[in-house]
Amino acid sequence: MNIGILCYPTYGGSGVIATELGKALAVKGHTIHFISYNQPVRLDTFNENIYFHEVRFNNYPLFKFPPYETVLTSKIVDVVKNHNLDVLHVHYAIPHAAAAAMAKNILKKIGIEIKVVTTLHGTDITLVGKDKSFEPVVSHSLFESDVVTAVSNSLKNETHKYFNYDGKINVVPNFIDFQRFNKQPKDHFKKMIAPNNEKVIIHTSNFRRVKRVFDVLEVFRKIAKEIPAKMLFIGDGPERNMLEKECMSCDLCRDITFLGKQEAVEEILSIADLFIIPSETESFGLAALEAMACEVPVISTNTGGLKEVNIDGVTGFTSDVGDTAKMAKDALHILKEENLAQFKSLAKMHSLKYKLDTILPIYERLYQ
Ligand code: GMT
Repeated sequence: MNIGILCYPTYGGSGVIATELGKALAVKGHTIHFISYNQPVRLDTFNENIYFHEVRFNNYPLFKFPPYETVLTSKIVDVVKNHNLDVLHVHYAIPHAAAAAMAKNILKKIGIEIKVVTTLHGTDITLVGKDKSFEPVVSHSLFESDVVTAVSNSLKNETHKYFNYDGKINVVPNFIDFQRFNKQPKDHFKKMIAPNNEKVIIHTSNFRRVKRVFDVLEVFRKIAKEIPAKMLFIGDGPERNMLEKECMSCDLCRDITFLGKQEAVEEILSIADLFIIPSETESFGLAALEAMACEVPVISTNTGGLKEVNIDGVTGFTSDVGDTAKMAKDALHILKEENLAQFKSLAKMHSLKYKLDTILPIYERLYQ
């Protein structure tokens, strides 16, 4: 099939899922046309079945806000027309689903039919999308889509609750490429980070408010009071500076390292004993799944799709948002020598439910 994929190009989970999906579909012989304002970061390999179409526009002094949706729509029309696309797979509703709906109508008027699959990822519904100023457009775009998918049951329910959309939503969970996400022997690196065999705890995120990174620090403080431990923060975003300052002024400064944005997250996860993700809301929590694939148990909140990914008492523990006391108590339980190996192996086992090879055919069937 000729498939167009609209996505954000950045490190965010939706861009990663969209790009990995496109790459895997290309390997299976489909022709993939990525449409985005930059080359997606994970689009790092050459494949003769993959094309990238950059959305560009010339700014004009009158435009206080660049009309991205308009140029995006024109680009979609152009790509569908010139490359005979069969289906457009749109990741993240705002503004991609709206642009796809408009393009579909334009194309219909010139006798070209294009089917639209919209995948909801999370904040397009739970944070940004809930904003009243987006609601009518998001609801309309969902009705205009031929297929709507959501990455968890929780996100499906939230969509029905907050949007004026009563159509079908297929739950298609996110997936992992296990060729990449696997525990790797990284003894040298482990020795560097934890020279005295301290427990290694990791948090990766985009450091936005919703991630509650200060709760991570609070949990780590409580853990480090009881056992020798090291904390690694991976990623970057709005709250990183403030958190770094707070870490510098606390007595644990030497035990906390900020690694910034990292490409080979799986290598760092391979030396970890525990992953903390205390988000306010999380439609899925791809970062937690990536950790589990590398045999790292998870301490998470029980919001959104997190409890579908992190099974309470099995792959880790879940807590109410902000309950750092329980999170620390659970973390210490996992980190006990007599418990750790079992949590690690159960985390890995559960993550295997989310194999790329299992999820890919589901999307292919939906395209058909
Ligand atoms: O909001 C973000 O954190 C970014 C967003 C994205 O577009 O990548 O993440 C959402 O989609 C991911 C991929 O499906 C999910 O794993 C994340 O849980 C979800 N983020 C939130 O719901 C906060």
